[in-house]
Amino acid sequence: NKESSNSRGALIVLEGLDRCGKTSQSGRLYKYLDEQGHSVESWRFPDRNTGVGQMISSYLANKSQLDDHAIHLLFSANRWEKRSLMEEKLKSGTTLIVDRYSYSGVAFSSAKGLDIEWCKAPEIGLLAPDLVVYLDISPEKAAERGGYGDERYEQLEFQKKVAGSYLSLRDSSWKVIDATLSIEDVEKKLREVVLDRMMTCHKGKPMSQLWP
Ligand code: FDM
Repeated sequence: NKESSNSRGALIVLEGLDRCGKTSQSGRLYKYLDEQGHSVESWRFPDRNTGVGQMISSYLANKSQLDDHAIHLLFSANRWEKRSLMEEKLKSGTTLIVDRYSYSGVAFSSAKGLDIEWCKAPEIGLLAPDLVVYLDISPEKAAERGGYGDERYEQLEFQKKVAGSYLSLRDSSWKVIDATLSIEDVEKKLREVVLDRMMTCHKGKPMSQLWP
């Protein structure tokens, strides 16, 4: 796992419904890669630490109301404000494990009925992930896990629509992992696909932009 000084990091994105285990898996993956001596960071969207992120957070907590299009553009702006840092990190050899990205943006907003092409447009030009991993669980199973919080989208009927949107966004490049397997089995499968893709990035896979 010695990364040569001119090799770039990989942009790894984890997607899935609420309660699919994304956040714990991205934490475990981060810890593993870090312990193996890789240069790696754990990111998430929305990034609630920025000014835009605070507006998003307040919306999700039902503390403010926004037009569906307006909140969609804020989620997108929240990615744009991190784009240059993201590119810098990747070029300097750091792998980024990102919990949600543009696919969440499109899946959640189109689940509300917004036109999918309209939803994709503001994402054009953001960095394309080197790997998208979808942690697959049915909305019903996810709901059974309990722990839906009080945030705006954490409801079974809405999650069913989001699942449908994700399905129409998925393509053959996505790695789909059965999120109902044990935590350890999901972790093992995730490590495999991620290490493999990190290798192709180190070897010079070019960076690209959405939507490829
Ligand atoms: N979400 C997340 C969106 O609607 N659009 C986006 O672009 C992103 C990144 O925000 F319900 C939704 C998905 C989720 C909520 O995400 C907050 P976390 O992962 O629970 O913080």
